[in-house]
Parts: sequence; structure tokens; C-alpha cells
Amino acid sequence: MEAPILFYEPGSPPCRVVLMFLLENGIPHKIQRIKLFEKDHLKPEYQKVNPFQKVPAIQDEDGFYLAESHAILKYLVRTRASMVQEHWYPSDPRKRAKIDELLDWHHSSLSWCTKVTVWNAVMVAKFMKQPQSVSIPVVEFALDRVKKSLATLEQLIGDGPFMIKGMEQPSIADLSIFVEIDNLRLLPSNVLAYIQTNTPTSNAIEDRNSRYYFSWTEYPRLCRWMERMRQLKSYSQVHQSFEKVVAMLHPSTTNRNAFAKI
Ligand SMILES: N[C@@H](CCC(=O)N[C@@H](CS)C(=O)NCC(=O)O)C(=O)O
Repeated sequence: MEAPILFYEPGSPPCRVVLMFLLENGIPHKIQRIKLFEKDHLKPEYQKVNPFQKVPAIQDEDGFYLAESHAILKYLVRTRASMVQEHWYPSDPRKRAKIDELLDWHHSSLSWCTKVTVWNAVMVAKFMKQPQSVSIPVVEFALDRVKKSLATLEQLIGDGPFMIKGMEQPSIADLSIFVEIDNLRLLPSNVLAYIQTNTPTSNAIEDRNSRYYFSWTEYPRLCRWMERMRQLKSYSQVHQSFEKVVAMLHPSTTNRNAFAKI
């Protein structure tokens, strides 16, 4: 079986999910970089790879193309069954159904609010330097949904090591949700102050009652689970540039070290 080509942008959480999965399972692959800022994904030649014009996508043998990270993960499980460790997507129908449930919830409820918040607070306000074009009510709504989603996950994980009850190792749902919310480390603790004044996050740390206040300390079980997920051997390889951006944006906060205290 030929190595699939992964169309990849390191800044994209679903791309990082697929790459981590390939590396964790030792699946041979090639990477073709798609630079979103250079609009590679909108070029006519990419249309045949992914008609939805997003990353990730893969090309398998015989010019078979597939987009959507969750569809790609399941396809790799089915076509590389001998390489993929059972715990990622167990054949037990109930475990599998619970994984599917979480993957669907990720797409319907989690990913839009994390993307809207990070996109506006970090990409538009900070990197593009256009805070005036950020809609504050939209960010407020999305951030509220982010916090509700994290609170739901905090309940769901309970005292278990991973998201699916009874599982001692991570599934593809753990992987997808983990990378999505790990991306929230790009956020400052006071999102509004950051957008409007570009102040360092520490200035607003006391304002815990603000609707715009975001803190990992409210989700201690989730933080422990995230630390567990970061132990996956592929994490650092795939997140090198992400970690650099987090360190550059929030040099004064202990960000990841904060987890150790929780
Ligand atoms: N549901 C898709 C999400 C894909 C997606 O939104 N990718 C973003 C990068 S994270 C993208 O390609 N954005 C480019 C655009 O929308 O123009 C998946 O899980 O693969």
C-alpha cells in the first residue's frame, strides 16, 4: 500500500490531529504543505483534492482524495487496520458509538466557538492588527460557548483518564478534542482587554468575574487529561511551531506550566 499524501498546514488543528494519528501509528505518509495565508487552498489545482477548499485532505492510491479530519481518521483505521492500535477506534460497537458521538459534538458544538474566538482575538486583532474589525458581541457569544463546552468536558471526563468511560488509552475522539482545545492556549486571560488594548494578559488577571475572562484553572480534570495527551510521542514533533507562537504571544504567563499546579 502506498503512503498517502497529507495536505497540511501546521497552524490548522485538524491537520495536526491527522498528522499525530499517522505518526502515533507509524503509518508511512508524505506531506504536502498548503499555505493558507498564500491561499494555496483556493488554487484551481487544489479543487480536485478538496472541493470544500480546506485542509486537511489526503490523497491515497489511485488518486483517491478525502477531506474532513474525522472522515480521514476513520478511513485510515479501515484501510490500515493492521497498523492502527485498537484503542484509537475500538471495534466494540458501543465504544465506537460513543467515540462517534463525541466526534459529532466536536464538529457541531465545539469547533466553531473555539475557531471564532481564536480567529478574532488572536489572528484578526493581534496578527492582522485589525481590532476594529472584530465584532465584540460575536466574540462574547463564542467565548461563552467555549466555556460551556469546556465545563461539559470537565464533567464528562469525571475521574477517568480519557473521554470514553472504561478506556485506559486515548481514542480518536480524545485526539480531535484535545488538539482543538489545546489551541485555546493562544487566548489571553482577558480576551476583551487583549482585543481592545493589546495589553499583556497579566493586567487583567484579577477580573475573574468578567464575561471575557478565560482561565484554565476552572477545568482541573481537563488540564490533567491535556497533560496526559501531551505525553503522546508525536505531540512535540507536531506542535513545535504552535508552542513557539504560544510562547511569543504570552511570554509572561506560565500558560502550560500553569497546568502543573492544577
Ligand atoms: N471540519 C474540517 C475543518 C477544516 C477547516 O476548517 N480547515 C481550516 C483550517 S483549520 C481551513 O482550511 N480554512 C481555510 C478556509 O476556510 O478558507 C475538518 O475537520 O477537517
